[in-house]
Amino acid sequence: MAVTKSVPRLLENPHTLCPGCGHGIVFRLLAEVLEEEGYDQKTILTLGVGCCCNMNPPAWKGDVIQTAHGRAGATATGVKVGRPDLLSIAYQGDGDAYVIGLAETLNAAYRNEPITVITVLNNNFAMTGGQMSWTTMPGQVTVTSPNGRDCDITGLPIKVPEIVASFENVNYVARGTTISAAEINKLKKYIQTAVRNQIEGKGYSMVEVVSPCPTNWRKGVADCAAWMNEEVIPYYPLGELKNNNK
Ligand SMILES: Cc1ncc(C[n+]2csc(CCOP(=O)(O)OP(=O)(O)O)c2C)c(N)n1
Ligand code: SF4
Ligand SMILES: [Mg+2]
Repeated sequence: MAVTKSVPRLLENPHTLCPGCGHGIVFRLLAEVLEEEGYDQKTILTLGVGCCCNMNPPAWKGDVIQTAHGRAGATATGVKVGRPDLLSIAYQGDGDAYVIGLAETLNAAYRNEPITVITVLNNNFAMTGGQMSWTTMPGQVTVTSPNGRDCDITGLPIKVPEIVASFENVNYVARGTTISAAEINKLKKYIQTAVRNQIEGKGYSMVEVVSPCPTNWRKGVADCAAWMNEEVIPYYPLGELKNNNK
């Protein structure tokens, strides 16, 4: 028997993300969690600059602040100070949160701001056409690394959740992926935990999502999943990196 699930209220309008993009799954999970927790109309979503901007209203039928590039950690902090009764959730790409906005991301975590941060790691600056970012894999071809990323020159891909997890006060850090139904179910639990932590006033939470970008990787969906399994996920291991609730 087919099981159908109605579309969450926050996602009733069409969006403009590419087919096969991981962002769509992450937004779906976030919308489901917020509705299930009774907070879908009591949340301010702070969007970084990147392909997540495809979900600016009307695509996301909730309150959104579009930040300047990289500043979502600071903006989400301000939202929570001004409206502690609402959920403040930052949603950012890897380039936004880990490159241009690294200082804001680390400082918000270091201060243990009571916010929830979701970062989507797709190994490139996708919105601007697929440039190399600090999470681009060794040897990965992008428009700015046409011979493959040379880590002797550029350094190795950064692991921001591991840095954030090292801050004593931070409550929760997890890394999931959209690669399969089983992993999507786990990812939903991570997002749910991160959202509940904020509802319960437990401090800073971060969920990173290893996510495909078929358009800029120039791969079909199946090839994206295969490459993620072979290269990206072994470097960026999945699971809860830190859970102070346990
Ligand atoms: C100050 C500033 N610098 C550069 C840009 C150009 N820019 C827009 S989106 C983007 C990259 C976004 O990449 P990421 O955060 O990884 O998100 P994705 O699109 O990959 O999901 C860049 C460099 C900008 N908008 N503002
Ligand atoms: S360019 Fe990549 S990250 Fe952006 S919407 Fe398309 S598939 Fe998603
Ligand atoms: Mg990116």
